[in-house]
Parts: sequence; C-alpha cells; structure tokens
Amino acid sequence: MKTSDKTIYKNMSLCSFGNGANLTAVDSKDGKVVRMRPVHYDEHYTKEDLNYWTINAKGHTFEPGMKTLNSPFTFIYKTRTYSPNRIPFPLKRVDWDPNGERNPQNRGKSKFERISWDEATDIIASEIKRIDETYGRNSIFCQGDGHGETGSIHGPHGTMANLLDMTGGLTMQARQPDSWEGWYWGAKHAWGNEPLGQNTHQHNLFKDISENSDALLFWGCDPETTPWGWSGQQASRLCFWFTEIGVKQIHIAPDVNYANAVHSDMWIPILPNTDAAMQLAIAYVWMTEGTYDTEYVKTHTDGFDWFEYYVLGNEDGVPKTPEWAEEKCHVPAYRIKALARYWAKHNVSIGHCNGGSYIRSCYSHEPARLEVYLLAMQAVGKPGRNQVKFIEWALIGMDSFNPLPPGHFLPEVRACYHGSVLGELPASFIPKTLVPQCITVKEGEKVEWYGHTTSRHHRTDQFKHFQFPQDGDHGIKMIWSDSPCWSTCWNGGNEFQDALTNPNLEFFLVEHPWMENDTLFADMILPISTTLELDDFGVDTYSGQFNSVIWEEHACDHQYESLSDYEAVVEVAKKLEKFGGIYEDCASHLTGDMTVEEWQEIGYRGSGIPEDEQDLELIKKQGYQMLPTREGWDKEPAGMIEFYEDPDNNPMETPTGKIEFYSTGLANFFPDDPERQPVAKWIEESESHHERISCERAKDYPFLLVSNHPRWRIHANFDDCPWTREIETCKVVGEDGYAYEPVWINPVDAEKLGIKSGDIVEVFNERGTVLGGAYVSERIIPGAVLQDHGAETDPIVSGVGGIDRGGANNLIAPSNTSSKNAAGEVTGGYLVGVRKCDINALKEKYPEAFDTQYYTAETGTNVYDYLQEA
Ligand SMILES: Nc1nc2c(c(=O)[nH]1)N[C@H]1C(S)=C(S)[C@@H](COP(=O)(O)OP(=O)(O)OC[C@H]3O[C@@H](n4cnc5c(=O)[nH]c(N)nc54)[C@H](O)[C@@H]3O)O[C@H]1N2
Ligand SMILES: Nc1nc2c(c(=O)[nH]1)N[C@H]1C(S)=C(S)[C@@H](COP(=O)(O)OP(=O)(O)OC[C@H]3O[C@@H](n4cnc5c(=O)[nH]c(N)nc54)[C@H](O)[C@@H]3O)O[C@H]1N2
Ligand SMILES: [Mo]
Repeated sequence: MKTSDKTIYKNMSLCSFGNGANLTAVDSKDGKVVRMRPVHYDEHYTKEDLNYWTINAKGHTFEPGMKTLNSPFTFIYKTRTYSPNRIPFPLKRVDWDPNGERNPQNRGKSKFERISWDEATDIIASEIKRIDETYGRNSIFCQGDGHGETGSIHGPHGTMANLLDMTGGLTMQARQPDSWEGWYWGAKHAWGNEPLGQNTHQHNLFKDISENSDALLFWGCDPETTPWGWSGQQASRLCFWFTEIGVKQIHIAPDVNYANAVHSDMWIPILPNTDAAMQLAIAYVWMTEGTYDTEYVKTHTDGFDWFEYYVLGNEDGVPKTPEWAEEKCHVPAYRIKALARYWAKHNVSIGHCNGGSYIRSCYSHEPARLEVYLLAMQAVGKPGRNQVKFIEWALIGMDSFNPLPPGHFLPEVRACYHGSVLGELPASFIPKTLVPQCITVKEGEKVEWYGHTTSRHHRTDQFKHFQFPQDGDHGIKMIWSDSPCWSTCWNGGNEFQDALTNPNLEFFLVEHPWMENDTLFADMILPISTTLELDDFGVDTYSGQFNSVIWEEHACDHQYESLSDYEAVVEVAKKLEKFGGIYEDCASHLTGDMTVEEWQEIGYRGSGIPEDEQDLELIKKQGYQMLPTREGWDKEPAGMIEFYEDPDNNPMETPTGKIEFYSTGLANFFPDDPERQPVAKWIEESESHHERISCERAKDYPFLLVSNHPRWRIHANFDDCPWTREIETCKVVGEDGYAYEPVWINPVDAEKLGIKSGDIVEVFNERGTVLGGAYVSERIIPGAVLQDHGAETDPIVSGVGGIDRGGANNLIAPSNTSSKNAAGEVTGGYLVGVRKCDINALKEKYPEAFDTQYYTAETGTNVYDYLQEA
C-alpha cells in the first residue's frame, strides 16, 4: 500500500539564510505530512556524477557517503508544523485599543482575541502612518534578524524592514556576532582574519589534520550536538574517523558534552570562562622551558616582548604560573604543565564550533586573543597546526570541495533584509545587546557604543562611535518583531521584559508561527506559516557531503489562517498603498510584481549551477539537483600554510601584517581601556562585570553557569516537541508533573545543597530566578552548573527580580556587554546561586500565575490557553 501520495524536497536547516544543509525528502498523504526522511543521492546520481571525493590518511579512507546525514531536528519538524502552539489567526491583546487605552503595563498579562487579517492590516497600516507623522520614522524599531526556518523567498526575518526602508526609513536592530563575540572583538585585533576573527583560511584543514596532526583540542566544542543545528551528522563521523587514524581528541570544557562523552581521549575539566588563566599558564610553561618556536615568533609576529613581560610577572609582580592559574580555573597545575609539554612536542590543532561561554562571556576578547597567541607560539600554519572553525558545519575545509561555499547567498531572491546581519544598516540602528536600554532611554538622553556591531564589519569599524536616538528623534514608539525570542536568547532578558511594558512603547507587533517567548508580550500577533507550507528555493552548502540546489515545494497547505512572513508584509504594504505618496506602489516594489514561481526560477538561475547544466524541467521534476565536487580541490594550500611559508608575501590583515601580541589598532584607539588592553590579559573584575568566583557577589552566588547551545533545541526552536521532551536530558519532570529544563549539578555540590536528581531547583542571582529540574552528575565540574539556553519563558513573575518556570536562563544573564567598548553579549560563565525549590510555597504565593500555567509535560504550551474565551 502506498503510504504517501506526494514527495517534495526541502532544505531543513534552521540557519535561515536560504542556504544550509539537510536536504530532506518530505512525504505527505491526503494533504498531511506523514514522514520526513534522508535523501539517497543514488536515486538519481552515480558516484561519478558527483565526482565522489575521499580523504586518504594513514592507510584509511574517509568517504562522504551517498545518503544525506540529516540532523534529528529534520525528521521531527512536522511536529512544529502541527504544534498545538501554532498561532491560528491574527490576535489582538484584549485591552490594547489603538483608539483608546493601550494599557502597556498589561503586556505579558492580558489575554488575546481573534481579529481578521483585514482588521489587523488596517490597524498596522494606520499605526505606521500615525507614528511616522507624529514622531518620525526612526521611532519604528524592527527586530528582523535571527536564525529560523531556511527560506529564500519567504525569508523568515527582516521582510518588514525592506518595506519600511523603501517607504521612508526605520530603526533597525543590528545583529551582533553572537556566535563568535570573542573572535570578533578580540582575535581580529591579533591576527585579522576578517571579517569573523576566527581563522578564515579553512581550505583542506580536514585533510591536513588527518595527515599531519597528532591531536585536536576540542576547546569548548561539541561536534555531536552543534552540527545538528545547521548541518547534520558528518562531524560525528569525522570524530570516529579521527579515532580510527589515531588523532587524539582532547576536550577542554566544564562539562562532558555529547562528543566528549563518546570520542575523547582526555577531558580537562575547567571552570566556565576561566580559559584565559590556563592559556596564560601554558604560555608561561613554554616561555620558562624554552619550548615555543622562537624563530616563528621573530619572523611572523609582532610585540611578543610585551606579552612575555606580562606573563613572567614583570608588569604586575604576578608570574602567570600553572599554580596561579589553578586557583582561577580549577585545572590542576600538573595537568596544565602536562598539556603544555605535550602540545610543544606534537602537532596540535584546535577545533571549535565557536567556543561556548569561552567566547560569549565577560571579556571574551581576551581568551580569543590568547588562543591566537598560543597558536602563534607553536607556528600556526605549519602542517598539522591550525585553527578549525565551525565544526557545526562539519566541514573542516569542505569549502574546498564544493563549488558553492558556505555562506553562499542568493541575493536576488531575498525577501529578507540582510542588512541587519551583513552590515548595510540604516542611519538609525541599535545593537541587539543594547535593546532594553534603548527602549527605555529618556527624552534628551542617549545610549552610546562603538561599531556597527554586525558580523561582517572590518576591525576598524569598532573604532566608530554611535548613539541612539539620533539627535532630534523621539525614541521607540513601535516595535515590529519577527524574531520574538529576545528574552530567552539575549543578555539581561528580565530587563527586556520590563522594557516591553514601558509606557513610551505604544505598539508592539509580532509576526510568528508559535505562541512563545516575547510573543506573549505583544499587542498584536500575525500568524505565520512554517516552511512545510511554502514553495521556496534553497541550496545545501553545509552538509560536508555534496552541494545541492533545491526546488522546494509545499508539503501541505497553509495551516489555519497563516501566511508566510513575506506574504504577511505584502498584505500590510497593500493597505499602505492606499495612502499614496511615499507609499505609492510599495506592495509591487516589494514583490517586484513577480509570482513565487518566478522568484524560484530566478533563484535557480543564480544558484551557481553552471548555465549549460541548468535544466528547469529536470529540477522541477526531481526536486533537487546535485553539483559535482570541484576538480583540483585537494591541491589547494591547507589552512594558513601560505602565511607560514612566506609571511611577507601573505601578510595577515593586521596593521603590521603580522600576528600581533600587542594589538596596535587597540593601542592607537583605546589606549586606556582597562578591560581590553593592547595585550590580552586576565581580567579579574572591572567596571563592567563582577562575575568571578573571587568577587564579593560570589558569596551569595557561588556557581558559574554554563549555558550551552541546546542539545534538544535550536535556540528557541523546538521546545514544544513531544518527541524530544520525553528524553531525560531534554526535560526533567518535577513532582508537580511539569517538565523542567535540566540543571546539571556535580554530586559534591548537590550533596552540600541537599539536592538530588529530579528535584525542582532555583537558579538565581540579583537579576531574578529561573527554575529547573536537577540532573546530578559528574558530567559537570564542581563549582559550575549547566542549563542549556533557549527554553521557552514561562513567567511566574516577569521582569527584573522575577521568577521563570520555563528555565529561560538568559533572563538572569548580565545586561552589560562583553566589556565597556565591545558590544558583545554575555550569556554564560556568570555567577548564580542554586537552591532547592519549594514549588508548593510558590504556588501559594502566586496562585494566579499557577492558575494560568497551561503547560503539559508532553508538548508545553497550547495557544488556546492564551485566548480570551468568547
Ligand atoms: N545563554 C546563551 N544564550 C545565547 C547563546 C549561548 O550560547 N548561551 N548563543 C547565542 C547565539 S550564538 C545565537 S545564534 C542566538 C540565537 O538566537 P536567535 O537566532 O534569535 O534564535 P532562534 O531561536 O534561532 O530564532 C529566532 C526566532 O525566529 C523564530 N522563527 C523561526 N522560523 C521563523 C519563521 O519562519 N518566521 C518567523 N517570523 N519567525 C521564525 C523562532 O521561533 C525564534 O523565535 O542565541 C544567543 N544566545
Ligand atoms: N543542537 C543545536 N545545534 C546548534 C545550535 C543550537 O541551538 N542547537 N546553534 C547553532 C549556533 S547559532 C551556534 S553559534 C553554534 C554554537 O557553537 P558553540 O559555541 O561551539 O556551542 P556551545 O554549546 O555554546 O559550546 C560548545 C561547548 O563548549 C563547552 N563550554 C561551555 N562553556 C565553556 C567555557 O567557558 N570554556 C570552555 N573551554 N568550554 C566551554 C561546552 O562543553 C559546550 O558543549 O551551534 C550551532 N548549532
Ligand atoms: Mo550562533
């Protein structure tokens, strides 16, 4: 019996940029998606067609395979499409009246009522016009960035910014390089590697490591979890291959993450965000034992003397010995010495996705620069000695194989506004890390920072000064968000929840598929379709297998009254057109007067498939088209070898062209910044942060929080998935039947706290409290606790000092940025207290909050519980 009557193909990565990985087959029957499954390339292609690549090393061969290696999230996506949490129709908060009382204080408290698309778009259009005429366009603030469903035409983020941009302007949220803060704000000043700051010379690194490395340091890296986000399972296979060929895998992390548990030859437990201390001690061992590459340091680097002066203690009287470091990072001195000596004698590379709280905590620019220093002291670029980035893309140099490199965009097809990420910002913009401060800024005051803060700007952009609001502007009166997860993904979420109730904010509009997180605080919500309901176009560039170009069709109809983000914004544009003037023809400008199918064709034409191989009939019929591996890929120079061999003719992008131990750019522009000095240092505490175990605050909040990228979610996505919620590392069901976000606690700490596995616990500091379910395990170092990020907020009391049952720990993250002049986020590696929670006492104290707790352990929220009964 045939179980499906239709099969379509989709790009199911949640990267959002049209490209990603996870080419997936989707079967549906009677209009309903019944199954999502991998694609076997050999249904249409032979190995020869694909120019099948292999890597040979040490008598073994690594093969990409002929079947896609999708992440588990790919196969469970239909549960999101059919989630009970889907927003079915446009909603308006019952006590928000655009012509009367707006009750901003009730955001997040009052319920919603159904309205029609016609009413909703009428209100939106007239609010835009009114706010523009009363306060000016810069009072409309767009939050239009984020990861999310991979769409090109129906891009999940920023379409509304396009509309506002073409009709008079807006204030845009600038997405900071959240994933690689430390590399961006720090490492660039040491070795360039623009624009990311992580090593951008990734060609053939996988091959290089296989052939030449003795060990790979997984320094804050979980290639069994984070590849699930964007790419698939190739990184997992790579780790097995490293074991097969004898490349040692050493994990440096506070926790036994999922790769560490399976693949590691050694785990070096370290307290969160104390890596800088260990790095300095490693440098100390090399300096005092004479085991670094002095010749390389002379010819390839600049300013080493400054660093040596500091490390040996000549500057502050404190030699950075392994014993000194042990006290800060809790790695025993003997182990630091052993690692330093092993490293000096062997070919060692370092692998990251991005680096965990090592790279997203206070002063993250320091460990990032220190890593560059250590690499330089051991002749980075020499075969087997490199820095590998983005293991989550599984690629380790896969961009060498594939004609479409990761990050290949399809610019013509974009409905998304990519300025927020890539840097083409309007004059008025706000760094994402400073949003609460900017919403609440008082008339006549301003918020200030350095740099456009988006991820593609050059190092020198960090020296430009900016402010909000612009002179003469009036601050934020309206927010239009298509990425309503600020409170569970950014820094100081409780401050954001408070800011949303600010009386200056007249209209908070959200477009989203699901009722969760900031959506609960909206005045109006537009129901958005999921990718399975849409025709689109995509490319697979991250799988680490082969590139494919995908002609995406819808697998089921639009659910309920939902529209895609693009379609929703076009509906608003049509209403604006009626006002004429600046709004004339804005809807047709937005669509280019083209149908989705016409956009798909444009996407295909610009996809990178060579013109003579383009065949529209074929791709429409087959659903996808594969590209063969590039000829000659294996001849390309690996990693930073060219700089290693000839630094004068292949300089780094630093002012001196060398790797700078003394960042001359920072020295010129911020000579007196104690938090980011010209030479990277250990910063104990400072004006911006008091988040060390040595700080006064640690008496009340003695643990450092690790807040990893979630094993069972992609950030804020998937928290409602019944298939994963059953897993004990996904949710811990408490005594009251509620599914809590796990909190890992070491048995030594648990015993002191009187906590056992399964207990409901509170994780807290002066910024608030989040609940969790205890998972007592030696998988976490004593002195640290771990709770993944991105759980759905479920406020018992919202705002600063509040209590969140959902376990969205970003609510209690610091709101100050990486350091005074670096606007990065701090979302892990900060101080918290932990105690057992008396849930019954909370229920007595906040009966109303618990009356309106709608969660079931199986699925989390149900949207109907937020609706006012008719
Ligand atoms: N504690 C802690 N916090 C962190 C980090 C950490 O390590 N620890 N890491 C940081 C990093 S690296 C990142 S990238 C960020 C991630 O933060 P984000 O990129 O903001 O998070 P996402 O959940 O991926 O997506 C944003 C929103 O888009 C929504 N969405 C998905 N598809 C669609 C769609 O088609 N249309 C619309 N309108 N919405 C859609 C999702 O539901 C979600 O609300 O978090 C950062 N925050
Ligand atoms: N499943 C899943 N995959 C994802 C994502 C997701 O949300 N879910 N998000 C995607 C995105 S946007 C990004 S940016 C990447 C993020 O990629 P990463 O930055 O690599 O991810 P993290 O989980 O923050 O950290 C990786 C590991 O670092 C270790 N670690 C944590 N804190 C510290 C520390 O202070 N010091 C040291 N030495 N180690 C530490 C932990 O073992 C953790 O497992 O993942 C991507 N992939
Ligand atoms: Mo990220």
